[in-house]
Amino acid sequence: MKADYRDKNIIVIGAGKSGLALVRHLVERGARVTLSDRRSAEQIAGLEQLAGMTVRYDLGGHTLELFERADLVAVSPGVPLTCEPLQRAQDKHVPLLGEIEIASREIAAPIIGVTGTNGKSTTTTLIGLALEARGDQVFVGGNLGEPLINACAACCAEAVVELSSFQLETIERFHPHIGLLLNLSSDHLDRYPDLESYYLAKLRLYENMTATDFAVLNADDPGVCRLTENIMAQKVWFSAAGRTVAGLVRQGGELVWNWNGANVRLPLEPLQLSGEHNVENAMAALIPALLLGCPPEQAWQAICSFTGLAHRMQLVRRLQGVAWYNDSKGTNVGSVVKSLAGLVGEVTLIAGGKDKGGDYAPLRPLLEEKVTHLILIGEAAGRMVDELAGTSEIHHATDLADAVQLACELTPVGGTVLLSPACSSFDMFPNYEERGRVFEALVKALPETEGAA
Ligand code: UMA
Ligand code: ADP
Repeated sequence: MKADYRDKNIIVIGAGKSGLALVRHLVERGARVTLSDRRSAEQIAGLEQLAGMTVRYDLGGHTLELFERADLVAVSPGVPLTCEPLQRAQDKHVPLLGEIEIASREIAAPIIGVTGTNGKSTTTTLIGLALEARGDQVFVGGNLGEPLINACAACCAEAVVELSSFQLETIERFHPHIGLLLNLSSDHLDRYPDLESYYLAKLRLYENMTATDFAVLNADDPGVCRLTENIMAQKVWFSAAGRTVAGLVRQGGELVWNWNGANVRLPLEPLQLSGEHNVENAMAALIPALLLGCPPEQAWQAICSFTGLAHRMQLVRRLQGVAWYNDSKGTNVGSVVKSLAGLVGEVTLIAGGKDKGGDYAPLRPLLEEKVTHLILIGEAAGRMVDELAGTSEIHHATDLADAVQLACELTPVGGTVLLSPACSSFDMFPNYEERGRVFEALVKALPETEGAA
């Protein structure tokens, strides 16, 4: 059902992917929309998409008075609720809603929401593939890339949406039918005062879910178990460690589905994705398909045939006996730990970027064990040196090009160069994809004769 925003004075804050999609949607629904961004028109990519639409602009900074007089502020996920314009709006009791809330009010299809610190994009993609395998038309998006608001215009049997904690901060009635919480570890401490606040933002996934809905939960993650104790949704667990739980359990080389008397066993061996963490992602992704009545073998085959998303442990090239991996999406310590854990031989790690305020020390044991050279870039380099000194041989690079050159000189035959920054990209790049693309281009441009120290 289409919502009616006719003649409502709505400010969309943030002119990124979510904001531009929100503007189009709200204008189509009859709202009087103002797009506000701290950047100027020249600095914003994609503004031409709005050409021909009746939109007012408040660019190059936010005009605070506009926020006090609005009927509603539609908030992009990257804009913190603590910023001055949003504080002003709240002081005047102007409602604030995020793109997920606005979108979900118009989506009739059941929504499957995926959150957690790591593995969201992979799991979201896998769920989409598993449902599509039985012929469903599925919307797959959210934090993954395509804003959920685009699902309002699409005709789909299910909407699978990756949800960040940022997006969950601005929900109100958002009510997925199935909600996945994959894992919890440190991230985004540049936005939240402490870890618990970040976790609680994630937990909002479940606040409107009832006993007819399903929570898919990682039984091996103590934080997930503790935090979800009191949620209303039915708990369906997955355990890659083989805990006996109601849900999906790994037993040796098989997955066993213990739910409502079902008798399903599936072999793990055909799974193409590598790494222990991807077993967890694949298990989590299978559960929604099983709950929604997909044929188990068909759904599992679709999951098994997936070979991975770009910028996640992607082999770029082998040059002079050295393997180069792009893991630009390794934007927190937990994900770098998983990526390093799967590597054998001497590793040169390129890390650093925009500091998110977390602790880098949990990297120490794996750095000591696996990483010979640690090459640091970006704003976080100073803190990383302080916390990681004494583990590996530390080098400073002026930028990614310099880091690639250094890695080429330092890494011996049989070794691996891994870009897995443990930081976000925003100090040097517009996003992690661009950082990954630049890395790949630099690596591919290395001449055949270079490398292998
Ligand atoms: N801005 C302001 N004022 C502020 C802060 C920001 O005007 O106080 C403006 C910026 O100048 C910029 C715009 O806001 O023009 C950017 O908005 P945004 O940061 O919300 O970015 P979008 O392009 O809309 O992308 C967002 C998500 N970005 C973030 O959450 C930071 C994308 O996730 C998501 O793919 C997209 O919506 C579609 O749903 C990216 C991300 O980095 C991948 N997510 C974080 C993560 O995965 O760790 C949470
Ligand atoms: P997200 O969308 O949550 O950032 P992705 O699926 O994009 O997750 O994976 C990003 C990185 O996180 C991967 O390169 C990998 O290093 C790590 N990762 C993926 N899945 C998991 C998991 N289940 N547990 C821990 N780390 C993971």
